[in-house]
Amino acid sequence: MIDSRHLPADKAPASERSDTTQKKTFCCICEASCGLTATVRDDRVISLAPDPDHPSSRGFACSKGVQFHEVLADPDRVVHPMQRMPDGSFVPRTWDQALDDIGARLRAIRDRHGAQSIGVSYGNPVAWNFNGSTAIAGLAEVLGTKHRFSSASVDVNNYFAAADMLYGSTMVNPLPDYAHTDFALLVGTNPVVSKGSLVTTGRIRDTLVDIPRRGGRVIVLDPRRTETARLFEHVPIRPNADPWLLGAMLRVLFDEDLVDEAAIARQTVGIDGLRTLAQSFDVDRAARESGVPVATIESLARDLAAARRASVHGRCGASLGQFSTLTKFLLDALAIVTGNLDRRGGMVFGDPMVDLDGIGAKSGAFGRNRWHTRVHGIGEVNGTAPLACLAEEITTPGEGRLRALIGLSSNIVTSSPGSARTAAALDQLDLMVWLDPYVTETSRHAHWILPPALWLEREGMPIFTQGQSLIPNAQWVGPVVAPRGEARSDAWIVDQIARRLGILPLAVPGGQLLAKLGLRIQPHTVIDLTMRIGKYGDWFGLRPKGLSRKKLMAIQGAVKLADDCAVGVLDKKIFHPDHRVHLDQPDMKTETERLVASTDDALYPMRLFSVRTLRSHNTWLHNVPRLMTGGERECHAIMSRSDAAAAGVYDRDSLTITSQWGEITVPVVVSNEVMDGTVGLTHGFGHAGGWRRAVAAGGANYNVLTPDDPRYIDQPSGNAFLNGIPVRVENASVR
Ligand SMILES: Nc1nc2c(c(=O)[nH]1)N[C@H]1C(S)=C(S)[C@@H](COP(=O)(O)OP(=O)(O)OC[C@H]3O[C@@H](n4cnc5c(=O)[nH]c(N)nc54)[C@H](O)[C@@H]3O)O[C@H]1N2
Ligand SMILES: Nc1nc2c(c(=O)[nH]1)N[C@H]1C(S)=C(S)[C@@H](COP(=O)(O)OP(=O)(O)OC[C@H]3O[C@@H](n4cnc5c(=O)[nH]c(N)nc54)[C@H](O)[C@@H]3O)O[C@H]1N2
Ligand code: SF4
Ligand SMILES: [Mo]
Repeated sequence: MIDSRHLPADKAPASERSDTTQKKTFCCICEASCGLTATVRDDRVISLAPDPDHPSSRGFACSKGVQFHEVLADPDRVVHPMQRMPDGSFVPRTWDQALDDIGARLRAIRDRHGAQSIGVSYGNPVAWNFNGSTAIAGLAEVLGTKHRFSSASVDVNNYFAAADMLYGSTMVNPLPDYAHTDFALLVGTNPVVSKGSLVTTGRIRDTLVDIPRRGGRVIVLDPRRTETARLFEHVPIRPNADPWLLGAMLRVLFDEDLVDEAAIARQTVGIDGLRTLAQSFDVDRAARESGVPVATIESLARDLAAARRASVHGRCGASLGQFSTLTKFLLDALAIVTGNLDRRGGMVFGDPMVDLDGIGAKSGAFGRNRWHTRVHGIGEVNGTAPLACLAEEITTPGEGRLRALIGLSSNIVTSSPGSARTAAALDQLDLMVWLDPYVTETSRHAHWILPPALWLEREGMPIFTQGQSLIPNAQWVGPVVAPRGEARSDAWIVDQIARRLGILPLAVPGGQLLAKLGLRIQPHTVIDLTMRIGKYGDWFGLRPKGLSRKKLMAIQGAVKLADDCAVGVLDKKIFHPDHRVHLDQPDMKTETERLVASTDDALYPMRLFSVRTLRSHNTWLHNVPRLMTGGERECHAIMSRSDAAAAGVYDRDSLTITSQWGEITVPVVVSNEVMDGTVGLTHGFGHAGGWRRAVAAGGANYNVLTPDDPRYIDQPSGNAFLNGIPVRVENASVR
């Protein structure tokens, strides 16, 4: 080993040169939100390393987080406002040219067709971009448009709808207390790869591995023997059949008197309604539908009830089926009736640095079904319409037709259902403006692409994940470096567009009036204020140890607020007036009747489900050279040996997959890691546009196969139907 003290200055490790500085920050790619230390020279990030002092991630970061400076420096990155020419090429323009043209066109559309014809779409990265997300949501709210689309409707709307029913607010999210549980039921989640979703804990793999080490059990219900399933007990389940299995488990609990009557009496109302609902699930049929034997269903129910402390958590596998609100309702019901809600080692509630969810619940900012979409009448969730309705809102004539769309960190052509129709619909817009660091398969349809500053280049606070962290902590960081080229923060760009419409993109009382007087309130001011007068706030100096934005920005690193989430907090976390869980839900009865009436389509006998890979993130990060090495990076389908033999395909053959909604051809991997009758498929591929390496990666877009027809989505929440799609498969070369 070389001692760097003996090297000439320019050979010393970068972190030790006098012209380099180190800044603490956190990763804004996935929900783990790992702490990072950036080494900066000449206002450029030259390396990123895990922060050993971060209370949650404790020195862990994955390859995506530590490579992110490559995205900042990517030669394909859009760093100027770009205007699309008639031949489809893009030319750089100045900010004034871009904003003046956009402003004039938006004003003309608003004058002619009303503000209702202007819409917005925001995607997954807004979860770490509180300024940008507040601005784009604020713009839609102030315009008063129903055309507000978000990735929540291809992800978590089912959580919101089930929480609204059970707990009285869409934003209540009981978390599996992994550090203390004896029994963890993981349904359709692969945290070893995803690093956890709707629950944030650093080092999630280690945390889960500790459960069996201390004598507990982890059971993974998944059609694929995933990276997580391999470490624990795996129960294969047919995609889109979870409500069958969960409903049957609930029935066994009631039939065998295994429920916790005392907890039910203390915490809930409506148990009789739930008991009746459970009787709708025939255990034998549940076994046939789910592929899980009756004996396994029974022992899962009995073991869950017998466990001292049990947690039940489902994610994308349990959120993107056709009955996803019912699925989430049943997941929570299982934990509740076994007495595991608000209990150490069971399901606990987050303890955020700023309780935006609580404030939103009390103020009525969150909710659902307060209005319905124009064409198909699907109920809104938290003020947003489902992405599955986007194309029809653009193409269906009539008052309120969507004519101008402003997008922010949203690659809907690849990430949303019915991709081909979405892409075609976008070309019918009078104006499309997209804020994205790349010319993607979505942004390439835009009249204007505007260059956003990326997370190391802007202020950051983990607005979404701070509320779901199992180790409550606080962090608020300034930009690590200045934005590259002409890039500007998303919030700045949205504000500039709003100025040209004469509005402030923030729905706060008095905000519009103050803006007219020249004072534009910023999102960070509102959030800082909320934090300062909240549980952990400094009360403007009255609590010297309390938090403020300024104080946290000076600290940079994260501050631990507690070792664990508190228990015994049900009164504060349930927003029904009686502070009890409401178990009797007529909508769930309707959904169960729909489920029971559903039948298989003999034309499409297989079920398709999504696969995520370690070094990818949804539809992006495919342009980073060091994340694109190795076979894992390829778009591929996975089929079992017997299904492959029946279809006449061999490993690496080209497989054509056909659904009722579309058809694609991809390479196939033959492996018994997936159960018979199912096809796994990587999602997020099939790129087009200006990100050259991503385009070169080839493959095909999963969502060509999924329905943008609102009749096929989850009815209570509008969540998309992406997992368990009925398909048929053939060897592409012999068709
Ligand atoms: N490396 C990486 N990490 C990511 C992402 C990424 O793309 N790559 N994406 C991020 C995002 S946006 C999210 S929301 C989270 C998601 O976090 P997770 O939900 O933990 O991740 P997924 O890989 O989608 O896991 C879903 C699992 O459900 C299984 N499955 C599919 N259909 C069904 C079904 O019908 N029933 C059951 N029981 N299981 C089913 C799949 O095989 C898969 O293993 O991950 C985040 N983290
Ligand atoms: N078949 C199938 N489809 C799925 C899923 C699945 O499991 N299967 N998962 C679904 C889920 S859970 C999710 S969350 C969605 C995700 O889908 P989207 O919400 O579309 O998000 P991403 O695919 O992550 O794309 C992010 C886009 O934002 C850009 N971007 C990154 N950072 C910034 C920034 O700071 N500012 C701006 N303006 N742009 C930025 C990127 O270049 C990229 O184009 O996909 C869903 N689609
Ligand atoms: S696990 Fe997620 S948050 Fe942590 S470094 Fe990787 S991408 Fe970033
Ligand atoms: Mo997601």
